[in-house]
Amino acid sequence: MKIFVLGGDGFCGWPIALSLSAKGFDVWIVDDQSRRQIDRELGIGSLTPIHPLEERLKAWREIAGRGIAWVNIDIARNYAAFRDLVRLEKPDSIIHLAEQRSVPYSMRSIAHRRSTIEGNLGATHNILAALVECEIDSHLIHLSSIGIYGYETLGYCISDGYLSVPIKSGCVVKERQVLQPTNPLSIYHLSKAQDRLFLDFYNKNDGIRVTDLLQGTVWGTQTPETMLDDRLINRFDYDAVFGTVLNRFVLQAALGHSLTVYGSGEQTRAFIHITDTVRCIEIALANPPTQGDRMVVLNQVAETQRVIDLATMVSRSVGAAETVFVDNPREEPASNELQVSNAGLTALDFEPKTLSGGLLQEIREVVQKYAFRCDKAQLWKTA
Ligand code: USQ
Repeated sequence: MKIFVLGGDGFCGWPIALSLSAKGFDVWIVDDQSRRQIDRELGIGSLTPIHPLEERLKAWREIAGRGIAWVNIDIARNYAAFRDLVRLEKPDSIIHLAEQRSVPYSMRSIAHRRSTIEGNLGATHNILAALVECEIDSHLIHLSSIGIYGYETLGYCISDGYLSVPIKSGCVVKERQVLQPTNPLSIYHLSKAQDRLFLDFYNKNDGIRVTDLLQGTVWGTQTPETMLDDRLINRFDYDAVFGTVLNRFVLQAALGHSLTVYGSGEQTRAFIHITDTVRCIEIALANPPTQGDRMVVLNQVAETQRVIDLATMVSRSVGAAETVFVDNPREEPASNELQVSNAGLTALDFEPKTLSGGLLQEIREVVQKYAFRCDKAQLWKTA
């Protein structure tokens, strides 16, 4: 079975590509290296040393005895090259992670807003158009964000994708299944909310088989395959633009730095460990919709936590780091409650790993090993 991993050089894409290759799939990475370019643009970098993609792939060939192909295409801006690749290789499934994924990056300037929209929406639409033009019945798995629903307290649990809504017309009440309403608070989340309209349209209009996975904030670094060799190590971002909150807190604590809690810390977010990201994508792959099915939407989250509780947890397990409440650089509600159901994935055998499960140890080890590479100025910066 041939699988394209679009964005396969990134934080989620790389471990997914390795895991699928280890399981015997014919994996093709399509990646234009734009994430590495953003590091250069912002003067930031992964705590872990990320080897050039050619070296990563060579290491994997040596270790696994099996290759992963790599094609360098900017999918959003080079439609013809991507379409021709699809036509030639006829992938059975496409995992689409070829999008700019940082909330703060998308809000830095008008230029960053525009590049996020052009890149993310351009890529998603070109993939869908290529499948139609080439008349190829691939299963498209798209990685989205649970943040498309916004962060106001809803007062109900967010189910997987659809809502049954009673609509009153005169004295008659009709039930209608609708996609959950979105309420994006950043250009990044707006792009993911718009992606969903594209996916829904192409599913209904052109019969494209689609799974949209709404993921929470990812923590952790390593997966069984990325641990096999230093050259395969995954990214560990800790700067204020790409570093996610828990990884930042663990590194801050390990280096005796105060934990930078934004605002009140009463923001509640959904979380998932990187190994669960890989597991959920594989579950989606193994459970494709059949032709004619409506778009499948699944919440890819393990648990919800308040930011302040994460800070307390990290202080306890890594060391008694002080917590500082800094002015929140984000446009987000100061406090919210969030309930998210992961019933769709757990029904398909997803067993979520939670923060209480000891996985913080994995991050601590990575942090201790590579702390000497840390650019400490990035720890207290907030944007
Ligand atoms: N935060 C702090 N201190 C920090 C960094 C962050 O208090 O030093 C807070 C933020 O204000 C926010 C929360 O932690 O309330 C999460 O921020 P984050 O930077 O860890 O994650 P976020 O910006 O929400 O985005 C990440 C990924 C994105 C993914 C999203 C899922 O970068 O790609 O879609 O998580 S979700 O959070 O569900 O929208």
